[in-house]
Amino acid sequence: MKDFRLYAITGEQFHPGRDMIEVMEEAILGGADIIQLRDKDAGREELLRKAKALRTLTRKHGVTFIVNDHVDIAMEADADGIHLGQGDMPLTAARRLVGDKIIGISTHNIQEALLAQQQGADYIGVGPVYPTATKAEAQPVTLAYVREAAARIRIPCVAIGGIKLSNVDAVLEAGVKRICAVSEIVGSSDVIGTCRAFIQKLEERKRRVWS
Ligand code: TZP
Ligand code: MG
Repeated sequence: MKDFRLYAITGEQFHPGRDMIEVMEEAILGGADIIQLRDKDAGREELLRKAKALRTLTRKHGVTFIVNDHVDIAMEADADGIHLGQGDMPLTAARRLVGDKIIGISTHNIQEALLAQQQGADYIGVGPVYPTATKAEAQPVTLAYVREAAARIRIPCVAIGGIKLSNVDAVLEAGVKRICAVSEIVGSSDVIGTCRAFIQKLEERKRRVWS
């Protein structure tokens, strides 16, 4: 898959009254290079409409587009890939349906991460790092698992969950090169500026450590 560093996920509850496509375009303009449609409330028709609109937007800007949960919507909207949690369709079954499209898997411990890698996931999510209202029921994995995943997993690892401009330095310090945020990005009064600030922190870390 095309590499990425700032992963932005939709979260329409965080920008009431604003158009989702406009918000996600601002995220892209600020430097988000992968966009995921995540919507736990919309019915199939509405979801497909949103997926098609995001497909058009992401094509226009040349960024990767992923659909959360729904393999059929990802296929019908011609998304670049699908993101699945531990309770969703098994990776091996999804692979048969999506062919060489991207498959991302949420992981909460190193066993899940090693299995996803072995079964051919294209990237893993590592989180939630911190407690987050966006996924309130999930138990935080802490920076210890971020460190372990960054050290042991060879496919791209993206840290997610409660990541803010105020704590992202500690997450990057734990070794990941890619981060994901929902509320901090789409709930911001300056979406472009927030993404630019994340990118700046990713760049700083890269300059200091990776190159
Ligand atoms: N998966 C793990 S944490 C999370 C998801 C979808 C929500 C992250 O949202 P936020 O607002 O960036 O904490
Ligand atoms: Mg899911």
